[in-house]
Amino acid sequence: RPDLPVYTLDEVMQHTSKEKRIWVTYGQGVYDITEFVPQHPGGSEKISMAAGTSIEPFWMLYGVHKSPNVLAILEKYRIGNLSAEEASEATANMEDPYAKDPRRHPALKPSSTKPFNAEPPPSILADSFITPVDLFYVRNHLPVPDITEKDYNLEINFKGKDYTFSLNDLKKKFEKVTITAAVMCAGNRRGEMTQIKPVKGLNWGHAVIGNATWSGPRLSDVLKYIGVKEEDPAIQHIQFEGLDTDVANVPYGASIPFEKAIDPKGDVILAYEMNGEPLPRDHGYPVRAVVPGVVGARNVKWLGRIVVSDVESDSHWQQNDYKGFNPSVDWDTVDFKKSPAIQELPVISAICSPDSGSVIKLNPNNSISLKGYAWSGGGRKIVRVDVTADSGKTWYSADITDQDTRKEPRHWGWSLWSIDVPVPKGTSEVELWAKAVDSSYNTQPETFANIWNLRGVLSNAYHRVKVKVAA
Ligand code: MTE
Ligand code: MO
Repeated sequence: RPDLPVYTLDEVMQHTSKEKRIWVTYGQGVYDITEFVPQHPGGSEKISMAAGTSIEPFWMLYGVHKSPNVLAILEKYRIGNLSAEEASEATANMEDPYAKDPRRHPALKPSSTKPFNAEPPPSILADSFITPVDLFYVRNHLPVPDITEKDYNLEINFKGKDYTFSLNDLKKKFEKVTITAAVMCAGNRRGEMTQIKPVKGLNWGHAVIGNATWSGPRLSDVLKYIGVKEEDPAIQHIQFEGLDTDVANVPYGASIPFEKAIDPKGDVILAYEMNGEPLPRDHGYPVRAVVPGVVGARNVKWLGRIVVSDVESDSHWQQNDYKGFNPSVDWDTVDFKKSPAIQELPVISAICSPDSGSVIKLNPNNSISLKGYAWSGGGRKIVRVDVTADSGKTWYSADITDQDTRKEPRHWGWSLWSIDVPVPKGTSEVELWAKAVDSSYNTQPETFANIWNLRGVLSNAYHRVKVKVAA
């Protein structure tokens, strides 16, 4: 179709919504399928997953499309061409390592699709103490590995020997323990820190956290079963390796201090269930490490191997990422060896509703209804959430509406809170602030300026939401 204009893959990528039109590519063709989406026999959600990209990987997954019939329908929506070069780049997707990634709930908002990284809308997040599995944020560094239960084994290396456990072994040989724990990415709320100065990392909002129940054996029970002794001075770290690997076959990896791993009260779980169901693929099927109170990055999914060691994991993500730095350290001066790997996270909170920029009708008593979450690492419980609508002249304490019953320092779950905050009369625009206080009386810093760091991690300053008041 040489009569049609030539588009680039970058231009195609911009067209991912009804408003911006939904474009896809197939071979050298560019198609505007906006009108077709609602008629798609497989549902509009599924076809929308191809928005802005090649539909080939999807057609490979759903073989039914490979018919002259379907091609003829598609051809009706043709609006242009890719250059020959870009078309072959797009068809390089045919061997797309992400082609076998699971389907995701359309409410998840991706910050990247390959690898898949996405967070739910914040207002949904604060509606449920236990985050539904399909709406739990996803943070993948690599394609989701395709694992079958019968081929799955967990290998544990201890003093030069390998021990192997099937999923059934993990279920049958050990007590099944269930804990409620929030998992949060070190980059949660990074987008706000970016407003101070750009950082390197996914542009996350404030929903990169979720709260779930996790079930499986205690890591400490499994380690003791193979003869690991709590007092062994040669053991310092427990390393985890995922079954997800990069092009060089290097797995995702991380480690945690031995102290946390071997202490039954550390509650580290080799989870095979999330919210009472088998782990979903995106969250680590069939087994993941859940290290409560510790940064998401150490909660290794698709757990394939554990190494009982005297040293930390040599993984990129343990050594050269997920560390904090002084705000003046930049990419020319950074020395990753100088900072410890993040483990326990600091206290954080966020206002999940209302959204920034919304127009609010005041309650009859001149207040605005707010809700959100608060959480702290290390098993510290949230003891207070403070909210102000007048830049700190008057602070109100929110009601903690949902909280786990576990006591600190084993309080792993998040807290949900809500409050009706009085708003000064006659205001047309209000900035709402929230900060939480944990059971060690740690609280959040006021601004991002002095906690800025080049990776945009530990982004826990007061959460501020600006809204307009309806006349
Ligand atoms: N484990 C493996 N094997 N591969 C990964 O990419 N990402 C980590 C961690 N475990 C990751 C992993 C990071 S950075 C986070 S924040 C959490 O998983 C995210 O867990 P979730 O996707 O279940 O929410
Ligand atoms: Mo993360």
